Amino acid sequence: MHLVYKKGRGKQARQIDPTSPSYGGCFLFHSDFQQVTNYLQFPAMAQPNIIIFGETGVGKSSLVNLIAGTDVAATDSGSAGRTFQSSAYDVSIGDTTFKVHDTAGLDEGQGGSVGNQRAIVQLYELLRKLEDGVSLLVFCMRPRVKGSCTRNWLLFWDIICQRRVPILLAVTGLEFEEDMDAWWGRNQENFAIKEMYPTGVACITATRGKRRRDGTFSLDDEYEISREKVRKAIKTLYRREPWKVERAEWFKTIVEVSVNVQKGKKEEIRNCRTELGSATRELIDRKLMTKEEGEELAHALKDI
Ligand SMILES: Nc1nc2c(ncn2[C@@H]2O[C@H](COP(=O)(O)OP(=O)(O)OP(=O)(O)O)[C@@H](O)[C@H]2O)c(=O)[nH]1
Ligand SMILES: [Mg+2]
Repeated sequence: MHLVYKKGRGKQARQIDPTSPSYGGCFLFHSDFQQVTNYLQFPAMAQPNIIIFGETGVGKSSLVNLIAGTDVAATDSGSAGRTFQSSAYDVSIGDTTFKVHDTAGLDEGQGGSVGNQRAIVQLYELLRKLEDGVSLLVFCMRPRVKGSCTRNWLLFWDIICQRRVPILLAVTGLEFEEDMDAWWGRNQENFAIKEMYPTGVACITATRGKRRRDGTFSLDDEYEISREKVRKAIKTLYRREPWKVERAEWFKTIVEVSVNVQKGKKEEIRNCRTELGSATRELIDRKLMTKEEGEELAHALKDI
């Protein structure tokens, strides 16, 4: 439901923003009152879903904590903090409460193969089951762009989300850069070559660094700057009308119909065959996976 709030009548009426501070002083006509009543009765707007994804150990859970401003997600300092299942955390930024989803790491795998297919399946499952859709993807990575980064980015942003969801690139581990943002200036071209086009970029550190004797941390300043950067980017970039992720075409069924006429009788013959769908074809044609890998992944995802 989209409500338009107006102040004044007839030609003098002008549209106002009910969230603006100046709204408080305006007079409501009866019809306005009715509208406000409707507004209050309307079920609360769904919380925008934000999906943090990327490879294992790049700082996804640390990023969730950075955004939340408190340690809600376990991080990996030792194997205990590895994330194997996705979890959602409520995070308020301004007057909006987001659902921030921390997800399992998409492993690089051995020999550059698809690797941890289970994490890909899990992430796709999460995206598909979000009834309220997705408002923002956050791709978390360390400063080195690996082949698996490109594959995971294109798989989830291009193919599964059909480029309909904004994507924030969060590059962690930049605490030793004199100017963290300068990293993007040096690497932007490389991303364009790989057809990775972020909607926004946050060059950050997601760690507070070493604890000092006085209880402060060595990277407190950089951490705070990073927190503000990411929160501002989320608030600016997220889709106000979330995108519902549909099932991608992993396979397609071709039905060939032929008509056999014998002694004046028509007989319809149908032949069905299954071919790779457009999503799987794209993975293979763009050389993100071999044919075998693409087929294997398509089988794992086809019924989700
Ligand atoms: N130096 C540095 N270390 C970081 C940064 N972000 C995270 N770390 C550290 O990297 C390790 C892994 O961080 P996590 O947040 O657990 O990474 P993750 O992506 O959630 O890992 P998985 O859940 O296993 O996929 C932890 O020891 C963090 O403290 C960063 O910006 N700089
Ligand atoms: Mg984690």
